[in-house]
Amino acid sequence: MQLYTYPVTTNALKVALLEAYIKPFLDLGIEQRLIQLQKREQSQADFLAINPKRKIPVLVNAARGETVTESNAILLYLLGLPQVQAVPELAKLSQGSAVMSWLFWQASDTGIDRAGYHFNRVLLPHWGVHRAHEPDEEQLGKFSKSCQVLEQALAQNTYLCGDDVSVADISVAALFMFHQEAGMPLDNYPHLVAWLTRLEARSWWRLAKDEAVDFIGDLTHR
Ligand SMILES: N[C@@H](CCC(=O)N[C@@H](CS)C(=O)NCC(=O)O)C(=O)O
Repeated sequence: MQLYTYPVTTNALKVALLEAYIKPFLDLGIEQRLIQLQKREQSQADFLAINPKRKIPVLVNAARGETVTESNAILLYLLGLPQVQAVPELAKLSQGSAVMSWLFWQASDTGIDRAGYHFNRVLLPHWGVHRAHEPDEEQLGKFSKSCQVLEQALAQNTYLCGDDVSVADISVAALFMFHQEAGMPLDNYPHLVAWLTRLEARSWWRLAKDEAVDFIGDLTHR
């Protein structure tokens, strides 16, 4: 399988986190194909032939003649593979009705990403673009509403869907992976921060983050 990606964007980080989670159990043989967003490679004809939506991530499983776009669909596709379903520790990541609800919430909720912390304070500086960034009042209001939804859920549960990590945590928490570096204002959300701290302690989270940080480091030299 080939994963077309740019490893430090929030949607790409979701897939990187799941790959890191799966890695100790299975080698899925995913080859990374870098799409250089800062060079607009997502708009070139060869990539458009794979994804006319001009977006990464995209997963191509040539053996099955399948191309999957949309990050949350890629997460579910990987978890649905027979070899993944055969491992109980992996199969349980997508079990339960609440998982779907959170994945759809994540895909339709724009509050966290659109506030622009990750894009402006993590990604752009590594493209050599340094600009002061403060979300406007509307963006900040939406960011707060999204965080409140998570805070309320995480006051009741250790993870979004209960006592165990699920793919919903992977999808939603990817947006916060660089919350400290980006200075996201999370002081009013102690349960949300405690959840992130729990995730940050997991080996698969650290692996995915280290890879993203390495990539950012590399990028500064290009
Ligand atoms: N709904 C899509 C969004 C994908 C998306 O916005 N990808 C961004 C990077 S995170 C991208 O490729 N941007 C390039 C562009 O818009 O030109 C998903 O969940 O995968």
